[in-house]
Amino acid sequence: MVNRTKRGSAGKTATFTEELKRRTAKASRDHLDESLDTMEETRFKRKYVDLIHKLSKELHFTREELESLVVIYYKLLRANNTDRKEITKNEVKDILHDTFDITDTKMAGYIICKLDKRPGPNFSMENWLRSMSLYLRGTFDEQIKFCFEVYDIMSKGVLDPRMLMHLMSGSLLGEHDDMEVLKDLVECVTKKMDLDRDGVISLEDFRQVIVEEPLLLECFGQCLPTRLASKAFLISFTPYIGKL
Ligand SMILES: [Ca+2]
Repeated sequence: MVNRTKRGSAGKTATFTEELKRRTAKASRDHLDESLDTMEETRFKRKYVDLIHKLSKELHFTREELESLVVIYYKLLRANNTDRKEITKNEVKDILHDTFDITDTKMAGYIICKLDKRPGPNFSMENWLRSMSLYLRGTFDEQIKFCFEVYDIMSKGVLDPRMLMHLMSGSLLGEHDDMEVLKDLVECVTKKMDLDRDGVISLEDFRQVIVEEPLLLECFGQCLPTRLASKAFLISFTPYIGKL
């Protein structure tokens, strides 16, 4: 386990953790008294006691793991600005890229909009914890629902061929998409996934197809971290290595 953290995605997580340490060390130097950080960290955790209690019953984390994720959020918050109350969507987008191997910036934008649906640039603590639960320990059904939600860019409740054209352009065929090829591809996918033949792909259509063929889960673009990346991030804070 330890050796794995030196390679690939795990290495990126190590880099991320080191960067966090570097930034928090700088923040504590700025405060002169390093113990102040620990006190602030404890105060910060206390602030979220009720939220942690509520989410420990709902999400796939123990209270201890949620506390660790609260501290990671705190360190991100402190890394850039001591006064602000929330981290930003752009910072989470960087984490998607650097830590979770989601390198398609177009998809990362759609993902962020669904992980924190509030307008504005901020990303809340609650959404951070919910996102990590989905990304690190999400069930297959949660993953199916999330991918569908991300692909449903306009929140219409269904995926139509026009939307699929938009999703698949650029990511599958490169920058110079051949529109005819793309159109054929979308027709082919719609034919396969539109089980009740109403011209659009509903969540139920999507779910039935994915249960049959799990490899199609992210067929319209990557929405979830690679398995290796999510395990590597989990290892960085959970005491329950055996439950990975
Ligand atoms: Ca349908």
